[in-house]
Amino acid sequence: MKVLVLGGDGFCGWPTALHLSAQGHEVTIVDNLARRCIDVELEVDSLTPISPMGVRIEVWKELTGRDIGFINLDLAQEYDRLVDVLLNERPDAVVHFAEQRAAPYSMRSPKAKRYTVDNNVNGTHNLLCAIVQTGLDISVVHLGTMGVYGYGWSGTAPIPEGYLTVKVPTPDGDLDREILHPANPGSVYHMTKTLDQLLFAFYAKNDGLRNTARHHGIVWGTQTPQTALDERLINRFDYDGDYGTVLNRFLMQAAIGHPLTVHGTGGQTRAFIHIRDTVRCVEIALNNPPKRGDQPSVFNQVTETYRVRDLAELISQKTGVEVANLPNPRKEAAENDLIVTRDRFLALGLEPTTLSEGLLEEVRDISSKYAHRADTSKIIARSVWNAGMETSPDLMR
Ligand code: NAD
Ligand code: USQ
Repeated sequence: MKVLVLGGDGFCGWPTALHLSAQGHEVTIVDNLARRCIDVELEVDSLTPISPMGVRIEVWKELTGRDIGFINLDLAQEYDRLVDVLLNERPDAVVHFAEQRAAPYSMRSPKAKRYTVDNNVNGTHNLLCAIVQTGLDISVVHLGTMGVYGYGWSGTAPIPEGYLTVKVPTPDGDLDREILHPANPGSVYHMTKTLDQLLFAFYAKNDGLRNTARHHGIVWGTQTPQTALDERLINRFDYDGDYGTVLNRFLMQAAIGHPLTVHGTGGQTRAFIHIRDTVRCVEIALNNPPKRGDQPSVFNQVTETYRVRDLAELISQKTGVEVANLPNPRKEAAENDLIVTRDRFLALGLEPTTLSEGLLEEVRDISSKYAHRADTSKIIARSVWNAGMETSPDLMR
């Protein structure tokens, strides 16, 4: 299959590009390297030393003999070039990762909020509009997020895969209807993902586009078998207060002896998935596209759920590093339940990696090895959800 990986220089995109190439697919990465520019803006680097794109592709070719193409293109701004790329490449499928994906970054300033909306909503719309313009039959696999549902809106009722069956009262009795699950975003970033869903639903209904949305939990881990082949293929590892996600941050903090930065009581329950499972799920979604005329196919891509304070406790027990309860910079419930239906990927053959299997390996191999690259002043989360919120003191002074 010929596949374009949009956002293929990023944390999920790079290992996916390598995985698909290793499976024999013809892969071209499309990325404007915006994430590397945000590292420069935030004055922080991936904990792991990521190579320039040219080196990454050259090393992959050297080790495997396989070619991966690269096109530097801004999906949100370069519409005409995007149409030309689709017409020239004529892909069977596009995997769409190319968005600003950090909730804290999306809340840090008016500029960042506006960038996140412009970039994500325009980028997704440009892609769908361009596919229709070319008349090509390209299926799209999009990385959505569990955050489109909110966290615990329905209490202990399991979150369904995308759609909810509701009863609509009418004078002649109740009608059963299947609707998109109500959107309940918790940040400007998550809001853009809820808008993406409407764009996908519209283009499926109006133009018969074939779309799969994968509502992903928080991705943890770093390496896949392909990124581990050579240090120059290593995946990025974000640990800073804006881009670092909770489990990878706790693992890195444990490795350098930094108190574990639990926000508030740590009562938020979240869904998790290892990067190795992310790449396998993309492959499963590519191999099982919806038919023309179907509504977007939605998978919940989650392997485990954990409460944040339980994760911190688990890592603290294994490493002896203390837990710090900091003021929560986010506007989120103190406690929530999160029960997720996730039958579809399991039915299609996913064998999930669980936390108990991968945890210590990750601390040993990555966080400890690259601990010397950490800038401890970047660990505390400083982006607050609204003006009245306090930030936490630096714990390493
Ligand atoms: P990332 O920031 O590491 O990668 C995103 C990539 O897209 C970057 O390489 C960036 O340069 C590129 N990009 C951004 N805007 C672009 C544009 N306009 N044109 C071209 N390229 C552009 O993020 P990630 O962690 O790999 O996440 C990828 C996708 O997966 C996102 O859509 C995110 O919402 C989703 N997701 C991620 C997680 C997670 O825990 N990392 C969890 C759930 C969903
Ligand atoms: N948290 C802490 N301490 C920290 C960091 C985070 O207690 O040091 C808490 C947060 O307050 C929050 C939870 O941990 O309650 C998760 O935060 P996160 O930064 O790990 O995850 P989130 O902001 O939800 O975003 C990440 C990705 C995003 C993806 C989402 C999937 O950045 O791209 O969409 O996970 S999900 O959470 O399932 O919606």
